[in-house]
Amino acid sequence: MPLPLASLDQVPEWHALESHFREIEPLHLRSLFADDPDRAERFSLEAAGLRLDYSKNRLTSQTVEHLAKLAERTGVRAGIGAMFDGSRINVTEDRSVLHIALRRPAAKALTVDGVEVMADVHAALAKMSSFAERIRSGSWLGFTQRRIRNVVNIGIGGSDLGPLMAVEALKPYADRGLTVRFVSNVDGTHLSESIRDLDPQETLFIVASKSFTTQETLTNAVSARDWVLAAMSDQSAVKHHFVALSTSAERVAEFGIDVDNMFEFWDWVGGRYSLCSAVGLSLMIAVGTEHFHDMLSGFHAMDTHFEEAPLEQNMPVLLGLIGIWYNNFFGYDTHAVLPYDQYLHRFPAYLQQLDMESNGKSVDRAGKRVRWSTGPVLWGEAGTNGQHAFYQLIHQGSRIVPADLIGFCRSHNHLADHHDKLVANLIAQGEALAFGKTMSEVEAEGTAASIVPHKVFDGNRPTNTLLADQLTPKVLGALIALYEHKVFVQGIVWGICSFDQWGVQLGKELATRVLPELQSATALEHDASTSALIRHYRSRRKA
Ligand code: G6Q
Repeated sequence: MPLPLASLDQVPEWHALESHFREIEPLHLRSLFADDPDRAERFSLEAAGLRLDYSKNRLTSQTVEHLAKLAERTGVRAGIGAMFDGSRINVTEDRSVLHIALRRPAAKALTVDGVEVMADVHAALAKMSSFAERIRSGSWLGFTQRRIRNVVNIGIGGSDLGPLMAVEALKPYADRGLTVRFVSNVDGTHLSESIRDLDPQETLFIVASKSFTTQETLTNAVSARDWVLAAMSDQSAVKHHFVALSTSAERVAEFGIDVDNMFEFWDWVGGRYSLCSAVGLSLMIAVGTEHFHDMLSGFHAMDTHFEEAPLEQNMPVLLGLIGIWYNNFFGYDTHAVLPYDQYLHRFPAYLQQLDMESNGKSVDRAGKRVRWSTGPVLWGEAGTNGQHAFYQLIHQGSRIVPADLIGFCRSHNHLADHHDKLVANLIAQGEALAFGKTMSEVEAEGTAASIVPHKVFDGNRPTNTLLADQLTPKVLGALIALYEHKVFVQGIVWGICSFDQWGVQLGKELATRVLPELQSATALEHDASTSALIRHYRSRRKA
């Protein structure tokens, strides 16, 4: 079933929001809170172990109603149904989008194009699990009969950012006797620095590539294979030290990896949505099968909430719509994600791909140029570090940056009162951004008149606060699914295809053309700037 496609800025719900915006825009969060003592409660909800407080946003109940009507009109409800029933909603690649199947219990059947997929999903998970446990127990041996102590995932983009982020996030659950690293950049520095202190005889490489054609990944994999063979001088070492995650058995075999050691996934799993598939193998090795399955159950809990909750009480839908409210009506075009947890230090980078690769589009699903702004620039950093860096701009800059503050009530590391201090900062930031500090408050502190304007905080700067009890595998799963579905909702409303990434192709094609031109003195037919850069590199490279 094709997704409905509305001409967003023509529908009455859009016009209703435009006039509603004119009423809300002048209001300050100070008055919204003063006039409504139940505001915090009214605009908070819980799902899948997460508590969202969205009361510090520039909205009223009417805003939520208007936004929900826009969601209804633009087909969000139908879109959710279409994703969950396996419709080919990735229209430009003619594929289903079924990452929700990867974390679905085996008993909940799901048929796509007449094929029951849950049996395949769980068979693949079982194969991953048996392999992961062999590595963890030491029963999988390297070519020289040594135990594997290091696991290096070679992949990029969707085959890197998810497991890398999650291995960092779930460190407290990891086997600390195993070193797990990630190599993505084609810059030889990345591989060299990642393996320089490792013993090849104790190292397993996971070559993660859905297509098994990605330049960066194959270049790194070939160099890693050379490193292994230089130490073991026997081709058959490869099958002891390399496994693959891919959809292409043929290319995996061509590389020399035993296809028995290939972990399969399917074309209905998009790269940036693939953490729960075989792409999560490095994570499963790090934290073990049970914790991996706990994470899947957290994903599934949020999936179920997303599928079943009414739009106005649906956490991913609300986050998506609030984002649209700021992006399309207030004109705030960046969004910060600020996790107050050191273990989530790669979460903003992960979300950057999820959000910007999905919704950084300017034509709709039918190929028509959109007249409205789409995906925001997403960025962020773990708290409290950001506070001593860019928060100045968030508090007093001329542009407004809506932000998500993410925190946990319990730490994994009980160190004096560190955690209370961390959470105090999270809570205080939301308060400061919303309510600011008025001129009279600054004056009342006895501040010199010339300094007063510098110390005024306008406030009225919106945040969502997400709290959970602790960063467990289950909570991590729910958190990731929350953002996946938020991005989906926004894509549906904007009418774009969130599941392709054609925008990364052109640069790749041109790099393929430029590469031989750097390596030999062929004639150049580029623009003057590009040709000059190539010539400069050629001359300096030789030097
Ligand atoms: C993600 C993108 C992209 C992809 C990488 C790696 O959604 O498709 O980031 O994951 O380009 O692709 P391979 O896994 O095919 O090497």
